[in-house]
Amino acid sequence: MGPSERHEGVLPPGQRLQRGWPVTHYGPVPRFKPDRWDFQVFGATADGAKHAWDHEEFSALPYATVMADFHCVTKFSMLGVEWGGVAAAELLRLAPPAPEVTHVMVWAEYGFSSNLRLSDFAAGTSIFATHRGGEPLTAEHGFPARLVVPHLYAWKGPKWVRGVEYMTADRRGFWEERGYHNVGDPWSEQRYSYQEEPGEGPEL
Ligand SMILES: Nc1nc2c(c(=O)[nH]1)N[C@H]1C(S)=C(S)[C@@H](COP(=O)(O)O)O[C@H]1N2
Ligand SMILES: [Mo]
Repeated sequence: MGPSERHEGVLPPGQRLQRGWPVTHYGPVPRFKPDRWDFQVFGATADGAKHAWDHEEFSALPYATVMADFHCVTKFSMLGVEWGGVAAAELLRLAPPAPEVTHVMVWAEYGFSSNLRLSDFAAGTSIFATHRGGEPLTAEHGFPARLVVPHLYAWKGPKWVRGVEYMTADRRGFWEERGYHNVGDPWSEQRYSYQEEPGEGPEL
């Protein structure tokens, strides 16, 4: 199932509809320190340089919105969520990856990370959300920014995101090292790493 095929308003197999918006994460909620916050793009960039935006600069980047469903691997889904923020495709345009880049690692506060295929990251609906439904995110939902990749399980979208590493080979992120599927497509219920087929992830 490619990111171009969309299933708006339909629950993936094994999911149930959630009312409200639960908070789900590992560890404490970080405190936002505007003077120390930056967003970095590093690793295999096309120009070999690290790119960084402070909070004011990041907030001034082109604002996009995405309407999408949200699926947590613990089986709850929300339908029709409006996210606002910086499109991942916009970031790829501002800080292009080298031609050899195949995957990205998205980094968040406290070293939380999640790996994605470049194609999933570059999908038109992948967004560094700063807002939901026109309102700024709350601290527990990832303020000042979180990644949302609607066509994958929601752990693929780190809250309190701080940067992206361009990679020329795949590497597992936080949950992907701890038993969760390397790809995480909810439509084929790619929940756990034991379900991985050859080629779907680096060796554990
Ligand atoms: N930094 C960080 N981001 C994270 C997580 C986490 O543990 N740490 N958990 C993920 C999981 S499993 C889910 S379902 C969503 C939940 O987002 P929400 O709390 O806004 O509903 O955040 C994802 N992003
Ligand atoms: Mo989750």
